[in-house]
Amino acid sequence: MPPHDHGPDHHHHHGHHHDHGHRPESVPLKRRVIEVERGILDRNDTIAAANRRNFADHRVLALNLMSSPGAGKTTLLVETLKRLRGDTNLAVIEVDQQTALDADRIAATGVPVWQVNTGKGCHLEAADVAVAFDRLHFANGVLFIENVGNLVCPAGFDLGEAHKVVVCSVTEGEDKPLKYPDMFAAAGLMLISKADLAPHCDVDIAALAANARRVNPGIGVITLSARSGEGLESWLGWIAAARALRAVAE
Ligand SMILES: Nc1nc2c(ncn2[C@@H]2O[C@H](COP(=O)(O)OP(=O)(O)O)[C@@H](O)[C@H]2O)c(=O)[nH]1
Ligand SMILES: [Mg+2]
Repeated sequence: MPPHDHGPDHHHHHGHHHDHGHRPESVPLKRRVIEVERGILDRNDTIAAANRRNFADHRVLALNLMSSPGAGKTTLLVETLKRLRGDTNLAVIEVDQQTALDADRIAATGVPVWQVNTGKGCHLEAADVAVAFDRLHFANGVLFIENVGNLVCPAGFDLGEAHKVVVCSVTEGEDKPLKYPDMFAAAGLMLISKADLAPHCDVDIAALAANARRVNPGIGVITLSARSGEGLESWLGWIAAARALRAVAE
């Protein structure tokens, strides 16, 4: 968009527009921003749909893990991979704005991992996943995608995954589903992480689960701890059920 297009919005301080949509350059800035956002999301949805077909063709269950920074995604993934490897094909796409620290933690388990750095980007897009999946040469198993730590932006970007899984730790407070409803509405499952810390932080886990269900009545809820191991059996059971469902859908 040429810079002068912003002119009318910046130089006139009327607070409103006298525009009747005759000239493209006089479309209100806010509407133009919405249209550009819509275009980006539409393009992403097209690529996500192709990813979804590609995952089905390769018999891959793709899970998109999202949370605020530090909720425990990587730690949980490491514990999950340790328990699943041996009898399940596994691969991981790791995403961070900077560094390969998480990818190194995953690689230490022996599971193949592809690292994406989004730079200034606040979420992963379907096109990033398409490239990563192509490079991983993966089939017949479970692909975990650890998204950027952010409870807002990743919610709007379909990657072609079978399920979005939101991780919310007991240290974050019961109100997060109400404050970030899009994320909890998009997720099929909420993992309440760091259950071992619950006694130290006055958290009401039942209230946290109830708030998630207020936003999304169909959301699954599992309370677990990567540290103590409690709840991990339920999480592994959920993954096994999701794999079975995916196979039936073929
Ligand atoms: N007490 C406790 N700490 C945890 C647990 N899971 C993760 N952590 C800690 O929380 C911090 C952030 O974890 P990390 O897995 O890097 O979170 P991510 O940013 O969501 O990937 C680290 O210091 C972990 O050791 C848990 O189940 N219990
Ligand atoms: Mg991480």
